[in-house]
Amino acid sequence: MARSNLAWLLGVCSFSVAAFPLEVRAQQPTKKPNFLFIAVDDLRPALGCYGNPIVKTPNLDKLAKTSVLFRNAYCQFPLCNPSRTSMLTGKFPSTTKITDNLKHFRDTFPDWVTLPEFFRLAGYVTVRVGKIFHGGLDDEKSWVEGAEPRKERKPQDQKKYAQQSDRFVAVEENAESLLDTKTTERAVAQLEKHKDKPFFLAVGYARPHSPLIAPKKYFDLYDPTKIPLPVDFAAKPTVRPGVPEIALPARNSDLFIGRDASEKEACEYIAAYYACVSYVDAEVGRLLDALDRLGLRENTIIVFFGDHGYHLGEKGKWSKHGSLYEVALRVPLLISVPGNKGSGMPCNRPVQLSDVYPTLVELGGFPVPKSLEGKSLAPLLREPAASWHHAAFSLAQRGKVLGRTVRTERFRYIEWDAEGKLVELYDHVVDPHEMRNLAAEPTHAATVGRLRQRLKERHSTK
Ligand SMILES: [Ca+2]
Repeated sequence: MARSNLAWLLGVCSFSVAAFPLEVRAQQPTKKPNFLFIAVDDLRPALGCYGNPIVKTPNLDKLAKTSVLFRNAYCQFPLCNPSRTSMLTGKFPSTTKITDNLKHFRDTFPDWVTLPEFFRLAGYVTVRVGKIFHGGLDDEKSWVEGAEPRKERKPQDQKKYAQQSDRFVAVEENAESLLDTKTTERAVAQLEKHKDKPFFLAVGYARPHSPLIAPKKYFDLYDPTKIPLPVDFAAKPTVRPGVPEIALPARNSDLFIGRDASEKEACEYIAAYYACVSYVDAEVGRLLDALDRLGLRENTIIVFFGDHGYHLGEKGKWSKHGSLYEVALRVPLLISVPGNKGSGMPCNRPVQLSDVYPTLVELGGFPVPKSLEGKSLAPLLREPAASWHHAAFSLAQRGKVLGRTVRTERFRYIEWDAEGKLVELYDHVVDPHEMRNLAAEPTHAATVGRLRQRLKERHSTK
């Protein structure tokens, strides 16, 4: 891609064509960049490019080489609908008021403009394939094509679904009929259909969300007897000494629902999760191959992410709901901008999924709406080591209590009450698994005070 094109995409020249010399101006692109927005359900950063030594993800590792890989990217809520709503509206869950998988933000805020809707209004063809908003809670105003009819979700349906999902299956025959395989085929057909227009194609993969179903060949990549257990594994959710009881739900959701996990079974489920990750990796590979085949790669910005993190037995917990720990909140986030000089480099700054909306708006060459609550990551895409004073904020629901947390590059601070008594502090430089709560230690009182203040500022008007 021509240098001028890169400058335009990254907003280096603040969209001022006059800033270019005449000969460069003559090369200004006439085409707007396309966007390929790839969401993966319940994917924590269990990827080769994120340093996982066991899981096999060659296609995503390859994508990472042409992307900025955000090592410290966090969802704003460890549950599908609240996380996706926050990301797609560019607002925090404390603003959206969406903290469960049942409510739709349009019921309260009918006029908000979502990320895909922004591009639709800007003249893009916006298309949904697979799960982008939470299932049954799609948003018709967001899409030119692919909006699914809205269905009322009832709590009992969800409970029933959760009970059915606690299993894994290696599919030996008819693997081509699996949901994510079909999703790729539908997405490729949409690429072929809209390749000549500016498009915003959103593709949502269902795995590794439970049930853990994948073709058998991906299960064959992993030997459960060689999978190590987490250092803080327990048979059931177990808070560590010095940690408030509220920090973990007593009952698991999605996997090991209402039952203990044996060490053997735990390893089998971790292997099954990895099999699903490898399956999705292969499907993303097929999608990106189509992008290359159609000659679209050099004018397409690719965003790849998981909608929240996932406990795989850490602290005895499975899945995500109700946890403010690192594993429940940390997500993979790759952003590939053609010709970007920062591509191929990792970025350690704490960033949020709610930052993606303003980022893509800026990369598209549009002014960022002031109503968005995230920060554009464009400066970090240009220079991944650039200074960055923002932290990552998240919320989680435990019964009637809304816990909140702030993550800086070094610390995670968690509050489970307004008085600041049920709190946790972890130093990620020396304690990446969040084993030792430092909140009550006098040497960390200043850090607790500073992070408590940041949480207050974030939520003071919300
Ligand atoms: Ca999810």
